[in-house]
Amino acid sequence: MDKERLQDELRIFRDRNFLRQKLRSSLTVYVLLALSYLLILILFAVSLSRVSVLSSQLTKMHNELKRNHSSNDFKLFPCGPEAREWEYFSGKCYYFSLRETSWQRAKVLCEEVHSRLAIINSHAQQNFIMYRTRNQRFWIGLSDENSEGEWKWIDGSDSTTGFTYWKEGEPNNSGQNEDCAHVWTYGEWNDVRCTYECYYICEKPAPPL
Ligand code: MFU
Ligand code: CA
Repeated sequence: MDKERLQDELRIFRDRNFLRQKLRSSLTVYVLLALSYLLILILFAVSLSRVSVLSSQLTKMHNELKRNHSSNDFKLFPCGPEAREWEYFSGKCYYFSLRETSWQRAKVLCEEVHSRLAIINSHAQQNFIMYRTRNQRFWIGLSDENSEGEWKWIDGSDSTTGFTYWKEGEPNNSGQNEDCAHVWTYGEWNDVRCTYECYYICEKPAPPL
């Protein structure tokens, strides 16, 4: 009789203990879950605030741009009132460098500002450039470095069929070493060694109005 009671009690005790342990382990799981939910919530809130800051900045920039486009400044400076070093002529923007460098380096420098060395294919454009260069030497996007005597514009187009403005007696490939062209006195073209250092002209399409 006594032994049976003792066994009963022992069983109850074991059961209780088991239950307590189970409860404790599930509690840990719940706490962990709650913590991760909290973490996710915090991350979400943080990213939401970041996004809202970004979007407000974007609208501000957009408004500023709209204002620029509608203002008179943009009519006066079609290449952008904030980029006055780019000069507008006939649908294009031109940059006349303030530094002298080789033809190759000039080519890279134009590309770095999303433009290319100037291609001249009309008398009007030649006039604009020669007025602007005032007898100083400026690289243009013309060379025969790939095949001697075959002068090509930087966009791959042939220069012999279209407009040309070579100085009398040029290109003369002096010293068999003149593969790049610049504008010289009176804006006339001359071939010179590509490592020669002079100013350069970059061109790019004007932004839409
Ligand atoms: C040489 C050449 C030039 C130019 C001039 C008329 O300089 O290097 O490219 O052809 O003659 C003295
Ligand atoms: Ca020459």
